[in-house]
Amino acid sequence: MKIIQGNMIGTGLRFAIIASRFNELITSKLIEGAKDALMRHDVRHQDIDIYWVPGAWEQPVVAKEIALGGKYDAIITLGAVIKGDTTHHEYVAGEASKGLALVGLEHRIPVAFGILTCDNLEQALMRAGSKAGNKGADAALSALETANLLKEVRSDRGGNEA
Ligand code: INI
Repeated sequence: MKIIQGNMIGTGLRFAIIASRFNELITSKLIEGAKDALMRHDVRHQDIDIYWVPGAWEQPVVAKEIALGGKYDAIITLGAVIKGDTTHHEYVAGEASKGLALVGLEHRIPVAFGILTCDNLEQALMRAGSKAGNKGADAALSALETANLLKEVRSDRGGNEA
């Protein structure tokens, strides 16, 4: 029996963080969590780039362009969609998650989903470095593990061809 998994060693890996300005109070805390998690796993500061977008809705198109560039081992998307008085947030969160999943599949790159979807600001704050941890750090570690796992899967089948 062979077990294939991604290690948590970040040496030499490059990451793109896409961060939403909408709910920036939350996003900035998620960024700190993500950067800290990556650097604790030996990712170099200069190997992390941050792309700011207006909101979650804009994340997929920017992720796609970044993926096309081929410069990074993984993309980490960070932000918060918080329920409002209308159903607007449902469209924003739904399309962002669908679009980002598609980018990962089409471009064969890990796209970690670190966009919180919450009922209120308190829930978001809990997940941005307080009681419920830091989902930015969680997303970053998922990206790191999956990037290394994809390397293993590709080398196991003898190359990177389609
Ligand atoms: N964008 C977010 O990132 N979070 C939200 O909670 C949000 N809500 O609720 O409206 C939001 N809307 C803006 C959206 O992402 C776009 O930037 C905007 O619609 C312009 O395209």
